[in-house]
Amino acid sequence: MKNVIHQIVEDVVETRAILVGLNTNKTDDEFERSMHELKELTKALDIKVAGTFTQNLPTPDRSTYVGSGKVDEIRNSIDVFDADIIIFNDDISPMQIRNLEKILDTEVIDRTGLILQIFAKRAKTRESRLQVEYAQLQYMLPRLVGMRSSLSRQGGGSGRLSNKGSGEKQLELDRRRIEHRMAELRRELEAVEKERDTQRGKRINSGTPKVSLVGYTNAGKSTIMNNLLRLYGGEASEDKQVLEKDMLFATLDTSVRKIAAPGHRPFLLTDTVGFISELPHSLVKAFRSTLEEAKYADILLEIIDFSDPEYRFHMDVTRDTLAEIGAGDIPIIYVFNKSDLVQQEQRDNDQLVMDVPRTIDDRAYICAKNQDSLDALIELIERKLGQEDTQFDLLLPYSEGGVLNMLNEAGKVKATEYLPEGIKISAMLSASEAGRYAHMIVND
Ligand SMILES: Nc1nc2c(ncn2[C@@H]2O[C@H](COP(=O)(O)OP(=O)(O)OP(=O)(O)O)[C@@H](O)[C@H]2O)c(=O)[nH]1
Ligand SMILES: [Mg+2]
Repeated sequence: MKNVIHQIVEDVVETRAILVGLNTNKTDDEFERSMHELKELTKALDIKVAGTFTQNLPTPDRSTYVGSGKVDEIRNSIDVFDADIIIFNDDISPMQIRNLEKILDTEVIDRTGLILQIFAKRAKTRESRLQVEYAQLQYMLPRLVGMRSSLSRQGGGSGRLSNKGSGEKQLELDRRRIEHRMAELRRELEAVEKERDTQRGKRINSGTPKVSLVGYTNAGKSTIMNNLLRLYGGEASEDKQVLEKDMLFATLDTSVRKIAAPGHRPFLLTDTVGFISELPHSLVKAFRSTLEEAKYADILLEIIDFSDPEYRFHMDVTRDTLAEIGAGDIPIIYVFNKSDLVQQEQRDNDQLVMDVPRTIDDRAYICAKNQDSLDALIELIERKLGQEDTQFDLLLPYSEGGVLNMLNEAGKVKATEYLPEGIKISAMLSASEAGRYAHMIVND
């Protein structure tokens, strides 16, 4: 049997896939959307889609997921399409994968397996590599029997899991090695997370407000980060650019950059991994600490690809994912990005063309590539950061005059009174500032 998925990075020859989807309870629209997304995910791994098979069934077939007639159809088409791999749109059981591989004599993977491979290919930093390896091993564990041949062929981190013999004993050995490696990875990850906590602690204490970019993958988060950096990132902003690309999951790591537009409050901007519907559970778990980065923001910038007909669905997924990682209560600015593409479509259809940029309440309609848009966004961020501020009375010891200067410069001081025991001020503070100066606050 061919095992191409692990070799595609080195392969010069094109890998060709057959996609298979089973619709059990989705509407036609929902089903079409998820098949389209599977196609995009496949392309993100540089695999060519050679053909697609779909079937409607009330429940999946227990042994082969799709019905036996459909399996025959797929088998007969493998040579016609010259396919190297069959990709299923759902999570299918290890047993079903084994049965299908036997009948089709071709490598079979499911949606989770596919997303894991994309993450493995994109992971650059030590932390994301550890996280991906952990998620891969977790995924592999119940699939050991079927994956025996692929295990021995794999390079990189999991390559050490070479298996020479066969049978139950070898299987048990593999299992124990994997569990051992997972424990090792967990320890390494804990150390990396501790380091990240220290860094995060420093940022929280810096008193600069924190703004996090969140949203569905490919919405334009990194593009906004890069263009703000070019405009207001100070010196060497070209060196601080992050990867932006028209593909799913371009970004897997978290970057934090300072944005300081003249005449506006500076803030720290965080770019991180994008969301997707049905993000595999093993990945959510492994990437928890990266995903949770959003929890520490004063406000979230939810970036939406407004030109995507599915944008409302993407917003639902984002809302659910934020709730799941405990960031559901942070104030959000909704950024309807790629509005230039919407304008183009309106022009093509002789419709009224929307204004860009435009801000209404907590919403901004922008194009990430245009400076007016980014300036409008900065205004909105400043306004929103201000809205979130609450009035506090503080008593500063005379030794803390620096705090008074800083708050004054940010235009946050409403009243000042010099008392024998210190300087009493009334100031507007963000949640993070209130935490930072908690020991000087006299009212609540
Ligand atoms: N026309 C147009 N294209 C845009 C705009 N913003 C981003 N893009 C394009 O959209 C694609 C995805 O942009 P990214 O910034 O990489 O998206 P992302 O949200 O960081 O995606 P992930 O890192 O995969 O989660 C790129 O090809 C960008 O050039 C926009 O306002 N208008
Ligand atoms: Mg990105």
